[in-house]
Amino acid sequence: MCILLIVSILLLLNDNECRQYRYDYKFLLEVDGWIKLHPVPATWEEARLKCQLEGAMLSSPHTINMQAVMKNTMKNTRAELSGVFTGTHARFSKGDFYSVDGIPLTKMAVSWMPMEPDNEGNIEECILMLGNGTIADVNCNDVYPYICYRKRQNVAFTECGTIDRDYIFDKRTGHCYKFHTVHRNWTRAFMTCSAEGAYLAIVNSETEAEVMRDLFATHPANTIKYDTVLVGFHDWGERGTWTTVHGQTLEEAGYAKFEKGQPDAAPPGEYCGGMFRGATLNDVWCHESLAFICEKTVDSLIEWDDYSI
Ligand SMILES: *[C@@H]1O[C@H](CO)[C@@H](O)[C@H](O)[C@H]1NC(C)=O
Ligand SMILES: *[C@@H]1O[C@H](CO)[C@@H](O)[C@H](O)[C@H]1NC(C)=O
Ligand SMILES: [Ca+2]
Ligand SMILES: [Ca+2]
Ligand SMILES: [Ca+2]
Repeated sequence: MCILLIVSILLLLNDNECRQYRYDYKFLLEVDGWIKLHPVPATWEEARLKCQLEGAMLSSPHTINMQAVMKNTMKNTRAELSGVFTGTHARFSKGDFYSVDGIPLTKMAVSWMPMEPDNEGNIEECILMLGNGTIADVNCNDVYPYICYRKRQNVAFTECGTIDRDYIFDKRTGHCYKFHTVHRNWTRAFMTCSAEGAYLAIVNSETEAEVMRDLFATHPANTIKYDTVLVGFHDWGERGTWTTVHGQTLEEAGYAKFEKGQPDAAPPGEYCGGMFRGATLNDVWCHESLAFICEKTVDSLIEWDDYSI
């Protein structure tokens, strides 16, 4: 009897573990996966990317259960009035609507709002789902809230507290780092780190500068544009003063070593944080797409809490 009890507690615990993904995602049995509502309206492209960067997918009402969950998730939020972007779009071929995971709209049991679809102005290639579950075609460049979904699969957290194996723990600082070789501009890089539960790297010490040099050394010079990465400081609109993404001056953060001749405010002006291979800092153009480094504390995505038991 006692053994049986222990076994079933272990099973419960184990099941609980399977249901952990990130603290900002909620497990829902009905859709056998995790859901997150993004209440801040974004364009379809931004919404799709953000879900992907979070390890999820922009959700579509594939099934009756998913429709119900999406409706429920919107309930009592502003999204109930505005509707949410679904992952269903016809951006590759006009009128051919597919979810981001390739399911045709014709296989989804959804009904159109009255007078829809109308492809108004011949620019409506994304599908909006309203609070009452009906859908409409809308302009992908309009902004709406959206819902991300990740189907349940075994999640194995690394020592960095994420499923992303590209985050490497460094014992010198006790933090984890990911070197992104896909070049993005500073704001996109910021968003990418954020979606991964991290932040654009902030160098806080000479030791961490050494960690940066070692990270850089794993990527040959000719693969990284200008031999520069984006890091977590910005002028925040105050020309000539630099503040980290955690609100400190570089001196307060613990490292302010610019490359000789930098910052040089190269025309038309450089307002974003960069760093050379030798870990010396540089001011860079905010529009320029470059490699970047995200930094993460080890525990920021997991939270043992309230599901089952
Ligand atoms: C859903 O809401 C839309 C917009 O308010 C409305 O036009 C439509 O008739 C509603 N459909 C149902 C089935 O309630
Ligand atoms: C950064 O890239 C995004 C996506 O391509 C773009 O929308 C945004 O305007 C860019 N920002 C700057 C400052 O160039
Ligand atoms: Ca329409
Ligand atoms: Ca740091
Ligand atoms: Ca510069």
